[in-house]
Amino acid sequence: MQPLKIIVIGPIRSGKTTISNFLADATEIPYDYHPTKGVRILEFEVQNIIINNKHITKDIELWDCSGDHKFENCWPAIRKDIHGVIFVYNEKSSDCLKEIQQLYDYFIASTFMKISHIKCNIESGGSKLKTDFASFISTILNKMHNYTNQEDKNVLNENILFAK
Ligand SMILES: Nc1nc2c(ncn2[C@@H]2O[C@H](COP(=O)(O)OP(=O)(O)O)[C@@H](O)[C@H]2O)c(=O)[nH]1
Ligand SMILES: [Mg+2]
Repeated sequence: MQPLKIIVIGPIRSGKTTISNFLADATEIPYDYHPTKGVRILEFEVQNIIINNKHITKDIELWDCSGDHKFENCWPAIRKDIHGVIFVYNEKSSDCLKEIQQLYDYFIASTFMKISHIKCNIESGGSKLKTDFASFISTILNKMHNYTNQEDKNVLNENILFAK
């Protein structure tokens, strides 16, 4: 079965790379700030998802995308064939509202119908973040299981928002 393509987008310094690494278990929380060039794809699996009363393991491709506008020409490729979006933004910073709106319109409003809003803090709420991610993946897979017809394709779309 093909992996689930989940993209992580949001403004610069909102925490996309930190959250991606944490969900993929790639590294410890980094202390230095390294902006991501273009996109970085993390591959990992999520275990114990229950679909149709069976426990399954699913491969995930998590696309940690740069929030920089100079990569805007990559947006169509990033959005192609996505199963879900993790939109990360910082509630406390109001200086990038226009950018948030642009990203939101392009990647979310045009594609998704259902949005879950989750507050997160990796230091104090890391395990909740992982549980929320697992239930996000499970919701997507259950919808894919229930709607296999092409005409129902648009109901598959699911998306998650992380506020920091
Ligand atoms: N304390 C704390 N720092 C965070 C958290 N998330 C991100 N950061 C810090 O915020 C900065 C930007 O994070 P990064 O993930 O690189 O942002 P990106 O540009 O959206 O990929 C880094 O210095 C991170 O260490 C968090 O949940 N708690
Ligand atoms: Mg980054």
